[in-house]
Amino acid sequence: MASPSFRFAGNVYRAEAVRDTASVGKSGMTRRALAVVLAGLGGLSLCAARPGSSEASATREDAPPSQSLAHAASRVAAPEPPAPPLDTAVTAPAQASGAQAACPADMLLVEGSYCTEVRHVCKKWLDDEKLSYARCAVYEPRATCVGSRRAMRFCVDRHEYTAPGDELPKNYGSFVTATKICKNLAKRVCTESEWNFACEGEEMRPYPYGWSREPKCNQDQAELYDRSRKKLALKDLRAPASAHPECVSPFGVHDMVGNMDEPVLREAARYDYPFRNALKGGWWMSGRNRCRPSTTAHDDHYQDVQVGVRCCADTPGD
Ligand SMILES: [Ca+2]
Repeated sequence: MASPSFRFAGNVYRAEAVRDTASVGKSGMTRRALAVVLAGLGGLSLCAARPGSSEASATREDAPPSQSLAHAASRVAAPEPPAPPLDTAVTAPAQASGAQAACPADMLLVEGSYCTEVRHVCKKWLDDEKLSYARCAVYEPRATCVGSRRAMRFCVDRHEYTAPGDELPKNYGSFVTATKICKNLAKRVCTESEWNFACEGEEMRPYPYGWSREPKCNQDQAELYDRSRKKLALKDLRAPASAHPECVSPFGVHDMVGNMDEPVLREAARYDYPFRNALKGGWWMSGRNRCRPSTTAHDDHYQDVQVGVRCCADTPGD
């Protein structure tokens, strides 16, 4: 797979590259940085083959290429921390009988037929449609399953994770911290397929709330940066779980797009430490904010102000 192309040089994305570079220095390395180093060593590439739709194959949503790869590459030689164990079969405790009650009170049952690869037709683009992170204003109100279907049944958190006593969802999460938090709650991180299905439903909606981009979620924020500080830094524009009641999926799951970016496990990359994760849904910037796209450029330790946590769990008996 070729590396994504980023010809757009608008203010937002150019500035985002600064954040991306900073994040490499403090919390991990990007797939791009590692690929550069490996290419120099032997022409290798870490750009993992990713099954899925063309949407899912467009890997970068919110993190354009770093413009300081030399700095990033210098960190690659450092020893990697050991791969944290993955919990892949954690069963949620049932509360009562009945379909929805198969999941704890803070989770929702997601059950139905999932399509592995979906095709959407955009009728009106907001950006150059050739860009991998282009936003679509209006889709044809139907989707085509061009992959295979499989039955799914699992529990997913109704909201992004908010720590007890806090008003805002957790930030500075990562795939690694999400794994730990979910495990401590007797849950686990969602797989990308689970996350997709919980977001789009059996209709295979591009947006959790429908077929047209609407201002229902915490997204498309214009003033992203705190310019009062010497070092350019993202503002913390998190919203509480109750702030966008219409930002809801067909299964009733809130804020799947926008607000916090959400780490999930890419099933096909399960053993590809430290690149097992994808970030889903985008956050409060002008990203794609759809169900299928993923950001896969960051390693499992990447954490920043816009990364949160959401957990899944198996239903009892599954
Ligand atoms: Ca979210």
